[in-house]
Amino acid sequence: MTKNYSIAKSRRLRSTPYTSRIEKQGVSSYTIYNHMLLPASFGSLEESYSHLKEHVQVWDVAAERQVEISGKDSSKLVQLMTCRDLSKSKIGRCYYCPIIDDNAGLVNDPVVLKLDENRWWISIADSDVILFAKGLAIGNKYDVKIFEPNVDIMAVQGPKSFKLMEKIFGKKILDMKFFGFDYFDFEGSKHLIARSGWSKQGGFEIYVENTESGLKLYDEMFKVGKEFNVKPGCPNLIERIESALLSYGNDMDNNDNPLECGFEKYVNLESNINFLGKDRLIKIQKNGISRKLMGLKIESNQINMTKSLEVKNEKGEIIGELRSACYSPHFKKVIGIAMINKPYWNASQAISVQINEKTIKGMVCDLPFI
Ligand code: THG
Repeated sequence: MTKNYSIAKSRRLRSTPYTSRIEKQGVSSYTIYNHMLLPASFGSLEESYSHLKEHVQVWDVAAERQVEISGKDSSKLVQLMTCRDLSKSKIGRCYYCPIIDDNAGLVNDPVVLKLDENRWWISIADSDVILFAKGLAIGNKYDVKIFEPNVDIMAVQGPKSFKLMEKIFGKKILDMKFFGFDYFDFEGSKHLIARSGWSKQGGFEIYVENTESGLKLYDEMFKVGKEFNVKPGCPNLIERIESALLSYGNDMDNNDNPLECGFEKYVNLESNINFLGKDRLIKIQKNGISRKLMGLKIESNQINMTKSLEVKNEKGEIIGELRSACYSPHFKKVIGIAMINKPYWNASQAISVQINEKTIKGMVCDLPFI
């Protein structure tokens, strides 16, 4: 069994403006993300999961840090970093963009916000994109300003998030389309709010720049949200795996390319845009990939992962590695996300994994899970 250890806080493991609040509200574990505290549980993961699917939660996701890139060459630099074609991108929209290096290895999978023609926020997953961006800008002598602004995202997630947000910001908030953003007033302070979030239960993300107003807003969420059964929460392991939302560093990292990770939708090799790793990615596409992220369904009722686990076929040969998994109340078995080698990546391929020294059977399935 895995023993748990408390986290030794220090300046390096940055707190957020919401930390003192969530600690009063019963946060029970943290992970570290972008050198910052990211709550990982408020009591039982399974209870939080059920609550998230039915009600509304407020999340401290300040650890989703922004890398601001502005200046004359900012669009050129942002495009250089991602294989997604941003040439037709619009102000007021969010774009899920794989960032890759010259070898086509994933560096991050952020949400990119186009704030203005020459001003971008890259809302990053857990890797130091700011250093990568600065290196590219210096090497290419780009005229840009790159820094981490004081932005601390508060997410409002769950089916009742719409009712709660409407009560605080008015009907206009319901007009926003998925991955759109706009500015909304709270007690005389403007806040950038996007229709996004790291769950598939619907919701919003408030990019708080004015901390004082943001903290008032945080408290208001819990006052106004009483009638919607609002609770504090955080990205939920079970919900995010069931929804197949990928986690950089867990499901994929710099040793994987976007085509292996199911990011075809966000890979544009036909247009004439210029990005790092483009030639490499064209080659990879021509030769075909040799492994792919797939789902696994495993006949067990518990798993606790701290590193990847070998995935074997019926002959006992290693055919891939399981990277994330949890018990799914919906499927009533363990489900997981695994990198599976060709030709074993087809749905229904029989597999086995070792859980607590026992061999457990399962099979490969498509992502998203159905
Ligand atoms: N919100 C913001 N920043 C973030 C995250 C977030 N930065 C870190 C991390 N999460 C980045 N990873 C993801 C992964 C998936 C999605 C968003 C960020 C996501 N995907 C949708 C999907 O897969 O259905 C939609 C993608 C699309 O079609 O454009 O939402 O959560 N601010």
